Amino acid sequence: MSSYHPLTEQEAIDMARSLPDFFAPDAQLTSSEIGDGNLNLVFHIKDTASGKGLILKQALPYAKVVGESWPLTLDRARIESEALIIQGRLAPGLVPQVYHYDQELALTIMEDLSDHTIMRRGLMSGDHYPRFAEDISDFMSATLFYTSDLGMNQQEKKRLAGSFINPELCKITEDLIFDDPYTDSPNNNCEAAIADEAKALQTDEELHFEVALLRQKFLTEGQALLHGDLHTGSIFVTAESTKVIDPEFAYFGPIGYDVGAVISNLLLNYAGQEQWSSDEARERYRSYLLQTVIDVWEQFERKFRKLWEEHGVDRLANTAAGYKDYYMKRLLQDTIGYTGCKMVRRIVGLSHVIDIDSITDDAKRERAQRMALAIGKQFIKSNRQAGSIHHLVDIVMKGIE
Ligand code: SR1
Ligand code: MG
Repeated sequence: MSSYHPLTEQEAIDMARSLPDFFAPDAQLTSSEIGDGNLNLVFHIKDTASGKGLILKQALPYAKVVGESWPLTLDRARIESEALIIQGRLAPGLVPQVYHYDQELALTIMEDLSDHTIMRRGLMSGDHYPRFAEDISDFMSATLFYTSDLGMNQQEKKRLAGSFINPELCKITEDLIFDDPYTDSPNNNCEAAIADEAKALQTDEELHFEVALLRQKFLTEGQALLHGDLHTGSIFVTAESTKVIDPEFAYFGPIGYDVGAVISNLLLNYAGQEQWSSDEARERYRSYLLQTVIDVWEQFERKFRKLWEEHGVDRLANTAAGYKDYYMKRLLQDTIGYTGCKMVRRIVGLSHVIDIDSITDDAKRERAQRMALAIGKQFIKSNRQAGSIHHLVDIVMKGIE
């Protein structure tokens, strides 16, 4: 089985069986294709007797969400497996273990996380994740600090950046997040009920100016090796554990883009809480989500600063008076700007989130969409004025008045 073709379930089983010393030779293996993302095939292979399993993820040569008319590089499977290995070294226990990567078939065999829940679905069920802020801030501070010029050898960083150029996946982001929502693009996907808002996005000059700045940063600022698509569909959780998956969009970009991905998806769920019938339960869950946003930022900032204090490699960045504060403030502002961009794109752009799209009541869904847009636009417009995370919190609180 060498030349590239999308695997059948039987071939996925054969492939899993060939992994040395994993399944017993006589194990009865089952396979189910469980991929519900936009781009890949994901097979869950399981030994029916012991319950032991693994995940086999194969890149398709096109974007599954659109079809074969949108070709996509298979090299993203290499990028994903290499990023997982780097992240696993820097943030042990917070990504699935990679067992094997097959370049020809563009597939990665990795740890089975089926005892975890996709966080987006967990949030939609109203679940609480007491470890999440701690774990995701560990993940982001370690992976982002140690792949930045503050925390790694700067010549090695340049060499590493060469393996993570990732032009095709970056182009998806550049188009779907930093262009399409602000023009009459055929990629856009917006409900008729909020057509007025979608139209307004196309002519809002203040907004366009700020999005152009954030886009420029995304295009040019190779601050650290990002996960690149760190939404709640890329995070598996239990009450005790967090695992970050799917870094196929990894590239060297602005740190705030990853932090903003996490926060925007918590806030999209916050907007989606319009579906709750009881006001009290809705407000309780929204408080939990907002507190999680604050915790994620504050813990991330504290841990990033600590790593910098203890392991900073750049002499001037370490010693220049006021530089750390300046850097962290810019990082917060970027985070708020990118949070806004990622909220807007999930309402009017190609790819939505089920936190909002699955609300069956038309009026509630519309309210959630308008809320997400109002909050997202405010974040984008005001990001460069932010001095603390409470800037973000204030905007969210106003968004529900
Ligand atoms: C064509 S891919 C659409 C989206 O799915 C991924 O998860 C990324 O967020 C991308 O923008
Ligand atoms: Mg993905």
